[in-house]
Amino acid sequence: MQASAQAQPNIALVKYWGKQDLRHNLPATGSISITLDAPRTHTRVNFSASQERDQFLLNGKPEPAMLNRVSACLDNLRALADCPLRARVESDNDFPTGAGLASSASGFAALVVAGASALGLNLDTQQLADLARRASGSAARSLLGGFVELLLPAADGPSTPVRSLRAAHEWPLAVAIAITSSRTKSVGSTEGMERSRLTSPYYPAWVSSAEDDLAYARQAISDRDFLSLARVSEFSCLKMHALAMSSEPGLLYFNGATVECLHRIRTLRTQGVPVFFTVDAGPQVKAVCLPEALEQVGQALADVPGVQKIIRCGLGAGARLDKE
Ligand code: 2P0
Repeated sequence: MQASAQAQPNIALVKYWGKQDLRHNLPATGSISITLDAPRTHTRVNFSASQERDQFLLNGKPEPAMLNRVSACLDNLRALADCPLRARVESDNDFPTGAGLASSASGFAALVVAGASALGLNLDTQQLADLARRASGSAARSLLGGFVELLLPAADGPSTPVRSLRAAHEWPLAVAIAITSSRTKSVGSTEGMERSRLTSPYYPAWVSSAEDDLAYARQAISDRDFLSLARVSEFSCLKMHALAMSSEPGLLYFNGATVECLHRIRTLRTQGVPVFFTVDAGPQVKAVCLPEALEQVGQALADVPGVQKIIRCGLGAGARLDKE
């Protein structure tokens, strides 16, 4: 009863920040993301009668802080399979965890795919997305590749439908990720977005304006209109951070190098380079560009003081089982 799977992080262009239902982890808005082709999470799940309790190892070391969330996700899988066995979960990330690089997205996407297979469950994408979303909202999007939308639940449909807007090869954008710190973020996304919901005076406007951003981004992706996608992505990103900053106490995920990178990217765009930025709940900057601009964008960000490393990647596939 074992299986292994791999998944990559996704980066939201129209962001999710806030839940309509904390208990069921239901997002308050839809979101649109791109799934990357790297970096990668590999996860092995082994259910066995000799396992007295669930165990979770991240990069070879026990990770007690994440065990409850992993166990809760396994409980949902066990309930579907009517199986009481405990599991050993080994997950390896080839990138910094918990620093705004969507490690929970790739981690839980890989976990549900491997866990469902290990239990012999034959689940479709929507069922897997539901399980992933309950563990981590953004994880449902890493089940699919390319451009992905996580929609709001319909009264009679799956609780969080996920759909592909375009395959990666149909519009192969590139991404340069500027690592400006490898420290774990001080306030995680779950706590941060709940704080924003409860305290930011801007929260109702954030929720009510989301549908316009989603519609604009869908159209830009359908038209492969880079500048329109740049416009709505930077708007959604800065709005999310304005929301975070306007919470009480305020959440400031940027460091100095983050801000310098944003200016550098906007300067490049005014010079005609097809690139835009987005930033998640951490200080790393994701510069999304056309592939022919990747070298120039990567070099420009590497030259910003405080940038420690550049990760270059393209768009990739959704979570999948490893071939035996
Ligand atoms: C996103 N983020 O749309 C947004 C933008 C971070 C900033 O989804 O509470 O780890 O586990 O559902 O999925 C990160 O939040 O949060 C996230 P939970 P998750 O990508």
